[in-house]
Amino acid sequence: MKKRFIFILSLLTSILAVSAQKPSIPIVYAEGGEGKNVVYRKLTKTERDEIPGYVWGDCSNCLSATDCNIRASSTLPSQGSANYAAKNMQDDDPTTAWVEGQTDYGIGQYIEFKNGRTLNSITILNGYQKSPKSFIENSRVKTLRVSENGIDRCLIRLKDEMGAQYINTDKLRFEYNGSENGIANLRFTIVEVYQGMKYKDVAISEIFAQGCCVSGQSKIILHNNNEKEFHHLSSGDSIKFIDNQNKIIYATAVETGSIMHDLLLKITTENGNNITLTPGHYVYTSGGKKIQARHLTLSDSLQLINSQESIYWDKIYSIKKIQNPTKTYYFKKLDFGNYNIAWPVKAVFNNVVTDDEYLDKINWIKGNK
Ligand SMILES: [Ca+2]
Ligand SMILES: [Ca+2]
Repeated sequence: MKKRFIFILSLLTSILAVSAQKPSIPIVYAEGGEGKNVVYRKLTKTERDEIPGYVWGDCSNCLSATDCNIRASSTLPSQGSANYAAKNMQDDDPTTAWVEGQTDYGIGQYIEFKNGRTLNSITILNGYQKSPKSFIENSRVKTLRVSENGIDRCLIRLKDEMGAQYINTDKLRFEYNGSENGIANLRFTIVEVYQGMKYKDVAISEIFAQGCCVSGQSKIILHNNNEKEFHHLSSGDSIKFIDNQNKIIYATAVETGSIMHDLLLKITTENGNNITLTPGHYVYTSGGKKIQARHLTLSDSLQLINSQESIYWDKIYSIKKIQNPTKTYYFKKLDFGNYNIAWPVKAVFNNVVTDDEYLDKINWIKGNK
């Protein structure tokens, strides 16, 4: 009897031990990569942009909401002309990298930044991608633990490959809502590594966010009231925006970016207006309420602006998912000149009033000055 009791007790203990070891946070697996022996230095910028899997700076946004800085818990000291600073992860150059500063594999070392947007997708160039030799000789990250304001949120499992890897965090909803000042602390901690052939130096070459965007066919209204599809927009085009008091203002396009997205939503209204955009993109509904496209229902209305420049609402007729990889576009830099603006500024695509990741960011900065 006693033996049986001990047996049951030990069985229970081992069950408890197993369940305690089970990860209670989700594992998100990176997609993409597929980079074998990439020699970036031999590629022109155009060639790099055209190769699937290799994302260059045109498609990136800084992760940090405040200053484009990422803080690292440690950094390998410079060797000769090469440095391994954390800023190398956000310099749009895959051949420069941050390397942790511990003599071992740097398990427990982390990078950290202030998140100020809804992060849907993160892109990482794993390892030291200066050359295929540097990649294989140095160590790469296998698993990162992501915590938000000190709370563990997920594990990211990276591939042992060159090129850009995408991590879809759409379901995890890293949102800054509810955090102090609208800013959350995101920390990525090294949990496991792929060991380098020569060095215990664990490297990350780039890490950045992919934006909330609209389809290339989305029409923008120019200063002369002509329309232009986003993918045809040129630097220097003057574009119509509205400010918080629905006053028309204009900004000059300085730089735009483009990104592939796997899932878009096409929202069509009862009067045939439509917009195709990422689920995380914000639009305005009845009463001027700002809401992410993913939360729209058929009982909502979209806010529009007509050619006489008055605001109206149009009830949603359908919401369709587009699940093919689609090239989308976003503003990377705008120049508002000396306009006297009531922030936040809103973008208009196909007459639909929307927010924009870039505008969201500068709205936040202006609003907190
Ligand atoms: Ca870099
Ligand atoms: Ca090390």
